[in-house]
Amino acid sequence: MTTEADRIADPWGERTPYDRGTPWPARTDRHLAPGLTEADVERWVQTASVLHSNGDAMDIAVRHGRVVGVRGRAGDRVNRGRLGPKDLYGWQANNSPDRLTRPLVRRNGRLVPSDWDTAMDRIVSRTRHLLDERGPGSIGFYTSGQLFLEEYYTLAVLARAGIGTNHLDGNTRLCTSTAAEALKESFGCDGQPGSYEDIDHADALALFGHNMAETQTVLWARVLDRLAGGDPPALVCVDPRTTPVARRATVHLAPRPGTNVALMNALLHEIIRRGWTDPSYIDAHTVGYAELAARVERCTPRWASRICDVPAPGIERAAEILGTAERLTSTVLQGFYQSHQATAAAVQVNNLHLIRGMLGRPGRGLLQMNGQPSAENTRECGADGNLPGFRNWQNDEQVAQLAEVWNVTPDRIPHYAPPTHAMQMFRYAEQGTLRMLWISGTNPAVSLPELARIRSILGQERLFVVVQDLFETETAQLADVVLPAATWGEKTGTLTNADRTVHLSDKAVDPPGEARPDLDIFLDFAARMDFRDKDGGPLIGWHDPESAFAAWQRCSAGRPCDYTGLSYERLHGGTGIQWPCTAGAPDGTSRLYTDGFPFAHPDTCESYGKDLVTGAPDEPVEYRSLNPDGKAVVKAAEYLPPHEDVSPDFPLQLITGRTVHHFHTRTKTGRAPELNAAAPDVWAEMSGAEAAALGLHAGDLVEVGTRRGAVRARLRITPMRDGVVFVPFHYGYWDTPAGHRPAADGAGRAANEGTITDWDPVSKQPLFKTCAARVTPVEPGTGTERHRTAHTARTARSAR
Ligand SMILES: Nc1nc2c(c(=O)[nH]1)N[C@H]1C(S)=C(S)[C@@H](COP(=O)(O)OP(=O)(O)OC[C@H]3O[C@@H](n4cnc5c(=O)[nH]c(N)nc54)[C@H](O)[C@@H]3O)O[C@H]1N2
Ligand SMILES: Nc1nc2c(c(=O)[nH]1)N[C@H]1C(S)=C(S)[C@@H](COP(=O)(O)OP(=O)(O)OC[C@H]3O[C@@H](n4cnc5c(=O)[nH]c(N)nc54)[C@H](O)[C@@H]3O)O[C@H]1N2
Ligand SMILES: [Mo]
Repeated sequence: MTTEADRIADPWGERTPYDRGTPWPARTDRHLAPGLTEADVERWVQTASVLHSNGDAMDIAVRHGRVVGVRGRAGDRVNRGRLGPKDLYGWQANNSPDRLTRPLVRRNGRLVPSDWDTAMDRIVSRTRHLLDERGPGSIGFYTSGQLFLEEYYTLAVLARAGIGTNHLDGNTRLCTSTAAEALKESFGCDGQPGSYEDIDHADALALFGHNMAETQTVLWARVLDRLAGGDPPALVCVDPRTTPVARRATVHLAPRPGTNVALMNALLHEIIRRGWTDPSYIDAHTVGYAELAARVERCTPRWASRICDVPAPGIERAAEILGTAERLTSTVLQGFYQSHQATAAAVQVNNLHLIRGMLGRPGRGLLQMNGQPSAENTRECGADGNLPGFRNWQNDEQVAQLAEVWNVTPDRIPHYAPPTHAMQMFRYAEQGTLRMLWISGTNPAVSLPELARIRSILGQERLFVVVQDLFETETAQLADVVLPAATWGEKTGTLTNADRTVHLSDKAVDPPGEARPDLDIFLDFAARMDFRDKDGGPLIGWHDPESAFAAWQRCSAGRPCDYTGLSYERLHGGTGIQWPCTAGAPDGTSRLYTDGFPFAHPDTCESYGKDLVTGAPDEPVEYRSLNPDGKAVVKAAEYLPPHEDVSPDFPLQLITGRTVHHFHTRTKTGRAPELNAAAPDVWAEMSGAEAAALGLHAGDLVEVGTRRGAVRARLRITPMRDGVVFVPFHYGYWDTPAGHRPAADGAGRAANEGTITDWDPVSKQPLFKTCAARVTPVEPGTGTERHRTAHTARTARSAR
C-alpha cells in the first residue's frame, strides 16, 4: 500500500493491524511537491529522518537538482515505509529562499556577507591568539544531535586532541544526557539495551514521560497497529497531561510534575511486596538489590499518592501490569529526563527491568530513548561529555587506548576532570574564562533555559561566537562569524537512531550558494590549524565522509558501539543495521545484555557511577568493591522535593515540551507551509477547572510568568492535571515582526524566557519541565479564537 493522505489532520495514517509475535506490515508513505507524480522524479536518494530520533528510512525525490519530495523505505526495519508529518513536509526547508549562502562576519557591529577565507581566517587567528594568551581552556565547542557521525568524530578529535580543550558538549545535554547517564549507572555503559522489535512481542508497554504519539509518530503507529491486532499489549502511560498516549492507555497515571521518583519507588514497592520479582535473575546478574528493597519498603502507593497526587488504586493497577507482564517493554523520555531528579527516576525504570529480569529477550525491552536524529552519534563519538567510544575519562588505560588510536601522547587528551557540560560552558563564558564558543547545529538563544541570561552571555563583546547553521537564527544574530552549512540531503554521512540502527544518508543535491558540509568546515579548520600527531603527521588524516567513517570504525573497535562490521556499501540499498556490528555479528545486534553485562566490569566500564543525589563521581576503588564481577547495578534513590516549588505568587507548575507539527526552534518545520499553518504561533494549555478558577477562557491572551521571564500566548483548554500550565517551546522570533522580539519586560513567545537555570546533578540536563509560574490575563479572546481552540481539541480527539 502507498499512501499520500493528509498527515496534518491524521499524523499516524491508516492502521495495518498485526498480531503479537508477527512482523509489522509495510506501508509506504509519500509526499511530493504539488502537481508532481513519481514519473516526474529523476532520482531517489536514500536517507533517514533528521527530525526526531526514530530513524525513519526514506528516499529523497530529486528533480532539476532540487529536493521535491520524500518516500518511506518499505524494506527498512525501523519504519517499514512509514513517515510522519514532519518528514513528509519538512524537506521544503532545504529549498527555503532565506538559506544562508555566504559566510557572514561582524563589522562595525553588523553582520555582513563575506567569503570563506576571511571568515576562517578570523576564526583561526582568534583561536591562535587565545591559545597563546589564555590556553585551550578559553575555547569551547557546543554542537548538536543533528549532524552526522563523521562530523562529530572529526570535531571530537580536533577539539580534544587538537585544541586540547575539555569544553566540548552537544545540545544532547538538553536532550538525552540523562538517558546516557541512567544507562551508565545501571549497566556501566551507555548503549540502548532494547530494540524496536520488542514492541512486536510485548504483552505490556509502559511509556514514562514520553509522548510518543507526537514525538515519534511512526513508532506510535507501530503501537497503534499492535493495539488494533490480536493479543494487544496493555499500555501504561505516566504523564501529567492527557496526551494521545494517555487516551489509549489501560492505566494513565498523571503525577504532579517532578515527583517521578516517588511514583517509581511506589511501583517498585508493590512489585517487591507482591512477589513479582525474578530472584534468580537478580542473583545471577545484579548487585544492590537489598538496598533497593530496603529503600522502597515504606514507599507504599498511599505514601506516593500524597506526593504525586495520583490515586493509590491507580498505582496498584499499574504495578500489577508491570509486575505480571511476561514481556514488558518500557520507554523513557523527557517527562523524566527534563524533570526533577531526572537520572534517579530514569534509573528506577532500569531497576524495574532488572528486578523482573526483563532484558535481552524479545519483548523484554528497555528503551532509554533518544530525541534527536543523531544524538546517539554525538554520545558515542565523544562530541559531548564522554570520551569517544564510550571511554572512561577516569580510566588511564582507556585514555591511553584512545591516545594510541589518535597517535598522540595521553596527556594531549584532557581528562583531569569530567568533560565540561554545556550549562557550565555558558557559566564560564558568563564569568569570562571562556572567550570563544563555536556553536554548530543548535540554537541556544531559543533552546536554553532563562533566555535573557543566554542572550546577554552570547552578546558579550569579550566572547567570540561562531555559529554554523543553515539560517540566520536567533543565535546567529548574536555571532561574530556565521558559517553557512549544508544539511541533510546536501551531504553524505551516517546517523544512528534510538535503537542503535545505523543509516546512511546520501547526498542528493548541491547545497545552496557557498554553503558547505559541516565535515568540510571542521576539516578546513583542522588543516588551517595544522594539528599534528606525535610523529608529526596530520592529526586528522581523513578527507571525506567515507574516510572519516573508517577512522571512527578503528576508534570504536572493541567498544560497545563497535562499527567494524559496517561499511557504506553494506548500508546502501537495504535496511539500516544495529550496532554492535562486527565480524562475529555481521548483521548487527538486535538486543544488548542477552547474556550478562560485559561493559559493567570495572576494567571496561564507561563510568564508575555517581551519587544519585549530589552527582559526585564515585572512585574506581569504590566501584570495584561494589561490582567486582561486572554485573548490572541496582541503584536506589530517595524522593526529594523539587528545588523551585509553587508559592502564593507562583502557584502553578510550568511544563514545556512539544507538539506534533514542529521540531524544536522551527528553523525547518516553520518553513514548511503545511506544518507552519498547523501551528503558527505559541499557545498555553490548562485544564478546564484550572482556567475556570482563574476566570480564564479558551482563546484569551494570557501571560505565563515565572521569576525569570514571561511568555504571552493564547490559552487552550485541554485535559491535564489541575495546577499545571503547558507551553510548547518551539517559538523563537525569527518569523515574527520585530515587535515580537522579547519586550523590555522580557515577555516574548519562547517558553524558555521563563524556565530556570537548574539541572539534574547527575546528568547535568537542564530541568525544562519543573518550575513555578503564574498565569495572568492580558486580553480576552475573540469568538473565532475560542472556536479555533475548540476545533483543534476536536481534531486531536478524532485523530485517535
Ligand atoms: N513533533 C516533534 N517530535 C520530536 C521533537 C520535536 O521537537 N517535535 N523533538 C525530538 C526530540 S529532540 C526529543 S528529545 C523528543 C522528546 O519527546 P518527548 O519526551 O515525548 O516530548 P516532550 O513533549 O518534551 O515531553 C514528554 C512529556 O513529558 C510530560 N511531562 C512533563 N513533566 C513531567 C513529569 O514531571 N513527569 C512525567 N512523568 N511526565 C512529565 C509532558 O506532559 C510531555 O507530554 O522528541 C523528538 N521528536
Ligand atoms: N523549554 C524547553 N526547552 C528545551 C526543550 C524542552 O522540552 N523545553 N527540549 C530540549 C531538547 S530535548 C532539545 S534536543 C533542544 C533542541 O534545541 P536546538 O538544538 O537549539 O534546536 P533546533 O531548532 O533543532 O536547532 C538546531 C539548529 O541546527 C540547524 N541545523 C539543522 N541541520 C543542520 C546541519 O546539518 N548543519 C548545521 N550546521 N546546522 C544544522 C538548524 O537550522 C537549527 O538552527 O531543545 C531543548 N530545549
Ligand atoms: Mo531532544
